[in-house]
Amino acid sequence: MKTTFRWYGLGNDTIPLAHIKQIPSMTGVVWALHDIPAGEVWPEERIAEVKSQVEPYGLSIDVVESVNIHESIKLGSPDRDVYIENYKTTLRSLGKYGVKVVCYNFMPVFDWIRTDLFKQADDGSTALFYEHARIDGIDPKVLVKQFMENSKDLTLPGWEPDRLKHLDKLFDLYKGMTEDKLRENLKYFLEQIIPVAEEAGIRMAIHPDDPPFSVFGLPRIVKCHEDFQKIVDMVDSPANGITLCSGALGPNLKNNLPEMIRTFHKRIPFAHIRNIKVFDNGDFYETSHLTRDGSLDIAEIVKAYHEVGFDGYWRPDHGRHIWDEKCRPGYGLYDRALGIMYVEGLWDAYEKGRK
Ligand SMILES: [Mn+2]
Repeated sequence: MKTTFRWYGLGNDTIPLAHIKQIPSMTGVVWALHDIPAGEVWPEERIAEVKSQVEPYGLSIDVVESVNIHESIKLGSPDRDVYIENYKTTLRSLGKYGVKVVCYNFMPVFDWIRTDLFKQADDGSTALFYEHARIDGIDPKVLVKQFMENSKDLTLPGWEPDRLKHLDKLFDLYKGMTEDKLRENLKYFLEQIIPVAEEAGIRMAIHPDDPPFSVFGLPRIVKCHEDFQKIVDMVDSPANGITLCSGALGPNLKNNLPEMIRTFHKRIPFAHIRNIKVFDNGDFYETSHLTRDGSLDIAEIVKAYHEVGFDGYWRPDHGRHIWDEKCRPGYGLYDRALGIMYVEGLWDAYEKGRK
């Protein structure tokens, strides 16, 4: 498997490419043009620019996360075809510059939700936290305001202020949206996109809903084994794939990650590996990658990837904030690098065991 690291771009990330390159096993960055609004075409010269910035460090730009889906596509609005055509144009351009995997999600309104970005643990480290009691009954606008205040001048993917200032309108548009209807809209999108992805040499990889349950009454269709089965069946092509994210699926402890890996591995071009601690009331907290620190058996997850001969891309998803690092929430250098060493250590041990 090929180790990658999310990087937010020059001037938009606290971590230099030179430091990313120094992490053992590193092959490439997971990137995006974060300033391009969902639905707009990514200019070729901007893609070329990222390539010219990254490749001198011996790193690839093979994985993009994410090319975001315009809300009209998720809603199935009449104007969705315009945005689908734009998406196709972006895919063709990305393919031209050697991109192999495009991660995306199909979550209404919010990409991901937490209630604390810097929740302190006993050891003084901080991490992302989800507390049910603080979501139940809260106005989503209040949550958005708290996020903007706590993100310390760094933009958060999926929490674009320009888009979220129309929150009431967005929620209105989703009134009456069911899981089945949302699924139909995903199918419509995939039927158009996948043939283009195939031609461009790109594998699409849908990211699970984070958290994997309905929040604020919005439907969720990428949260469990059955959902993945429905999605891979929508268009039967290797280009219609999954980003298997252990941390996003993990808050539902019924999700059996090793079993999902064994079932869907041919359709998993990209893996996110991280651990979380799920409390009895369902609240969860992002821990170190170490199996014994959280509720997910990361050792078993890596074992499953090893058993199926996983040769796709993976990245440590989020990390804690440790050693006084000033960084984007979940995206510091230190803890993600530690996570990589743990996962690579497990992989080596399984590899030695096989021989
Ligand atoms: Mn993830």
